[in-house]
Amino acid sequence: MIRNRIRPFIALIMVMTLMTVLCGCGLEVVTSARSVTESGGAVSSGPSYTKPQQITMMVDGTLITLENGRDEFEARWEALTGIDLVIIQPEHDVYYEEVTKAFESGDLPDVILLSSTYYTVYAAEDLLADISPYYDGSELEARITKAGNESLIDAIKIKGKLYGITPTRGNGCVTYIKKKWLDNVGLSAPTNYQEYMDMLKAFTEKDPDGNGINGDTYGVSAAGLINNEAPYTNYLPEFYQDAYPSFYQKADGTWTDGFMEEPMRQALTRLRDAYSNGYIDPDITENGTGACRDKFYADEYGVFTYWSGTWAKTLSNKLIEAEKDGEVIAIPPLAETGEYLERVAPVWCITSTCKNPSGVYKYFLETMLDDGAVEELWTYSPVSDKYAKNHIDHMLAVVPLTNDPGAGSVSASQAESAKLFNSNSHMADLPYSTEAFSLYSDDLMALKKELIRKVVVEGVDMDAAYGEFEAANGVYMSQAIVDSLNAE
Ligand SMILES: [Ca+2]
Repeated sequence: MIRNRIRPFIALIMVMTLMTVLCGCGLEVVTSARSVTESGGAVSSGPSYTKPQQITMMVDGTLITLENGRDEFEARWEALTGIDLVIIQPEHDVYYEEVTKAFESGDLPDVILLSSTYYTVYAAEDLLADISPYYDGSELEARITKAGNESLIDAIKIKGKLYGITPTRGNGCVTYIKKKWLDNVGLSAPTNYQEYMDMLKAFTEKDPDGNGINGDTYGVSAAGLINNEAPYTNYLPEFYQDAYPSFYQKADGTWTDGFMEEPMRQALTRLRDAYSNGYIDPDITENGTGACRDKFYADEYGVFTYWSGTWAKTLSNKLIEAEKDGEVIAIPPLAETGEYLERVAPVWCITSTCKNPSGVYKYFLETMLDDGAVEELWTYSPVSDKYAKNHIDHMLAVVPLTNDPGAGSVSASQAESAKLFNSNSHMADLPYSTEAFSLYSDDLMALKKELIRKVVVEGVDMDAAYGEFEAANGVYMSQAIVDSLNAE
């Protein structure tokens, strides 16, 4: 079985390599399963792969930006593949507004990077190409299986069909604490919620930063009281604990909206109490991730739940650059939190308007994880000699580079935080998109965020806030989505 799969591939690659050499760029190169068959393979029919002359892609700020060497990336990608690449890269913070506009206008790129929510919605609306026929039995599938990561691709199949590829695992956030701050207030790292509160209180009322002034710092900050995308609670897991503010599958397989359940009210109570005590950044609802990182480096606060792995070193280095103590420790989840959540990674998708989906699959998606020169280009900045990160985080790659030139750059703290996360986390559910889901999910999330802000920041009474939520059709929309998910 494996032999039958691999042999046609070797033949296919030889044909493709030969044709590329003979034709150069600018000419259409056609290979197909039939030509493989004629040259001795065992496959009689299958997708054909025409090399595109040009590929248009839309990507967020996780690809190296124009200021940081994107032109060099583009030139090298084009040289390696012989295809003209057109890059559309909106500002990172408005990326999904631009994505929404593109899908509304119908003027779509060939390939696009989508977070899990957008991925499920657009797949359900038939706006993405089903790549299952190209992926099944492909060389890429073989590489991913060899790396033991096929479950990560299975996790993004929707009713058995695949609408994209995630080049990395989703990863998630762990809680980092400034070691010096703990020392200065005479505490050790918290293991349960009470100890966590004691720490936040000390960080807020004492002098953890050692500048001689009590009470000019606070405990914790985050990019909002709730994250914009699944798994939503990942920046404040100590407060949310067993509460999940969106749709999830219960043990019996039925879907429910955790926002309407009792644990959510308890989480809101914890957040409100901590906020009113001044333990939480007063401007938390205004923060982007950049703002919270800057405040962390400026020693405004001491506890930051952020991405595991690579970021452990970056946070530490930035603190040192800002002339602060650079030691940050990643803690296991509190007893009440149980586990950190792994998110579903953003997915590279081919749009339904792409004229040549099989060719784009072969030459764009498959080369991104070629365990070779193209993957290395997606992994490291082409203009840095220090293996600065590009789009793919080498510690999270679904096809790890066999000869990873940046392997030696992993620090002990990075390896430790990655290990800590991987052994203390589970994957968040990826809800199917239904008609009700795509109709209501944005409005419903906006109402949920408003309720959270009112209860936590303004101190509005919980029942009154839920009453307003109901009056604005929040309960109706939530139930309509739950019903539609359970009807699938
Ligand atoms: Ca102080």
